[in-house]
Amino acid sequence: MEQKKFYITTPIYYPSDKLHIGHTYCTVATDAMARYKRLTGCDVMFLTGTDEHGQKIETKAKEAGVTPQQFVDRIVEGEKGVKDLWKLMNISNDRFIRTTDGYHVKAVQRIFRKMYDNGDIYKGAYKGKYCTPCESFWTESQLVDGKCPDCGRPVQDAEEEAYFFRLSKYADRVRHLLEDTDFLQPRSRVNEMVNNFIKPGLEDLCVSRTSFTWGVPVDFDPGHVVYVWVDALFNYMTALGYENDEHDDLARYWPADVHIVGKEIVRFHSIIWPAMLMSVGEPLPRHVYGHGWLVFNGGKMSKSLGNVVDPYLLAERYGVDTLRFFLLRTFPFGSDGNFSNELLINTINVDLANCLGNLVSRTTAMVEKYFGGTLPAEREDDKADCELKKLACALRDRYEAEMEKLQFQNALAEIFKVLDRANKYIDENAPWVLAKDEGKKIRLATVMYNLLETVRICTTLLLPFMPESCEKIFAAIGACPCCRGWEKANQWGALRADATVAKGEVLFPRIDAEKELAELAAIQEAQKKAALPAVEVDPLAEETVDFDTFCKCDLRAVKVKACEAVKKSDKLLKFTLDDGSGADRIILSGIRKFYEPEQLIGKTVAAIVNLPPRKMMGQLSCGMLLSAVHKEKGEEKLQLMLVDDAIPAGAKLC
Ligand code: ME8
Repeated sequence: MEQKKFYITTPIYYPSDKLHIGHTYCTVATDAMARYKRLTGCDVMFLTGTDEHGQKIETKAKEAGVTPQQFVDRIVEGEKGVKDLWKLMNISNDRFIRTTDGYHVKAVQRIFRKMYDNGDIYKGAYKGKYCTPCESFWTESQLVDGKCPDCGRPVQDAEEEAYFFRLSKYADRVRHLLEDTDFLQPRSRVNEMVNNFIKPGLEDLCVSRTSFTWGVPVDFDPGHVVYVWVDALFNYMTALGYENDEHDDLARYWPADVHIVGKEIVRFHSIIWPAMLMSVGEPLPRHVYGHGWLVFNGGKMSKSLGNVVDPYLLAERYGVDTLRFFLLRTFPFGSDGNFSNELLINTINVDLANCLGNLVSRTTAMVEKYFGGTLPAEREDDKADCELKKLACALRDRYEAEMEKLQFQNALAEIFKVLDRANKYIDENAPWVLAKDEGKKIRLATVMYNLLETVRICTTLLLPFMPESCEKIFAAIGACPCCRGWEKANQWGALRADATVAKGEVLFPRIDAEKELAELAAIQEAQKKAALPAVEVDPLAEETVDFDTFCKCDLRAVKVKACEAVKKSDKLLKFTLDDGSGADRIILSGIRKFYEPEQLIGKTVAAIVNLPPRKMMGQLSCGMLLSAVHKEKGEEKLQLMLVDDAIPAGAKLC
């Protein structure tokens, strides 16, 4: 029989910053799935990589004073970079693609030309909004409160000559794919896509840019680079050899069985990606699975909020397998999960130390104590133990059903039900009482064997989650390689009757939660401080000002009626303000560098209104707007002091 193929992918990550626990979650989940499929006997191709083009990388490289290539090289290949992290986390990917790899770049050029030649890409002019951090184009109607619907950050106007992909042409076929097949999972994501994107009408997609250069050049139109998502999505095929000679596995593995992606990029994978594949006439992936986010105190992790959780710290402190296990045991894969240190420590103590670790160490310790480490081969006819055996033998099917749905949390819950039952079995059978009675030696050996067998079955099914720890457990219970496989995981009696145990190190030490949580919080606080940009503020004034003098300053809330740049000045903005008096007040302020004039219209700001009028660039300025100023990495930062819009113009500030 031909071996079943299984092709699985993670998203390819943006190397714009170090990866955090959220990225680790996605990759560990994909790795567990890949390992599970290998365990069941599939021929697996597991792909991950990095998505290295786009304006965000170009800007970051400029800020860092290096070329974009140097910038991405450092984050992908450098110390504690992407590849290092996957090595540390024991990720078993078969291939790693970088979108700056020469073969991929050339393939993307060919693909772009193919869609141009077949009429699905055409030249037009793009007018719209662009979110630089997300590298996403949006139409006005897609914005939420005028901001990027994905990340909530401000978007910029964008207008340029550009190529478009005829996404609209594929709207009906994509809708059918989403609504009438199981292409997109979990099912809840289908409504999101259809209601938010398909029903309002799919517009053609802008697929080239001219305002920056860090991308795959359109080879027949210099000056244009291919939109980063077109470049990125095709990685799933170029990594197998599509439109290139670097690899030769396309026929073997394409179409992919599942693309694992985070919920915010489901749109790209379930609408744009199938439409482009339809355009080039290639088979569609079988499934896209949109998992939830790991959030921190309910909010998305982000470097600027200083709440990113560092996987290196957790892996070094608790072990790689523990971290892998925690991520998949604690959070339901299809929904968001709220990360907390408390949950982590609790999972370690309850599941790993008290349940699994305890079961293995108690069992092996008793086999050593009562039998010198090797069980006698005789067994009792043990009908009394039927329940435990039945439970253990039925586990594989229940586990398989959950794994096939990518419900890692449920699959692990099934295993832990059996482990819990085994711990209870020890207490019910009280081996320490049996050991006192020479006539019960065979009963005692039977109880011990049943425990070892239960551990063997559970450990086999835990392999995709904790590969190294499972090897240690197999060694501890004396399970030779021939009794560890998938086909033995629903069979009782695979372990040798005269098994020899080897009680090793404590696998999962119990943690003093209170002490550990305090230490961990202190380390994370220090990391947060270190990650924030170095901020400089002016030293506090030494000279005092007497109260009466201070009170002479008339501080008011004023509303910006109009704001324009002062001609021939690169510094000044001219504000026309409502100060509550009924007459317009004009104030000139040297903040041109920090604001676009139209950004400020309608805002309520703070002003000193009784300074003597002053002429600047031939115009009279009556007062001064208050701002907060500081420096970040030596660069001057300024923000006007905004007052709540509910405060009326002219209100005194004191
Ligand atoms: O989106 N919890 O790259 P990326 C869970 N380059 N998952 C998270 C997460 C969190 N807190 N934060 C990020 C990209 N992720 C593109 C992909 S594929 C052709 C191109 C997940 O580095 C996120 O949801 O911004 C996404 O699936 C993945 O990390 C990569 O994010």
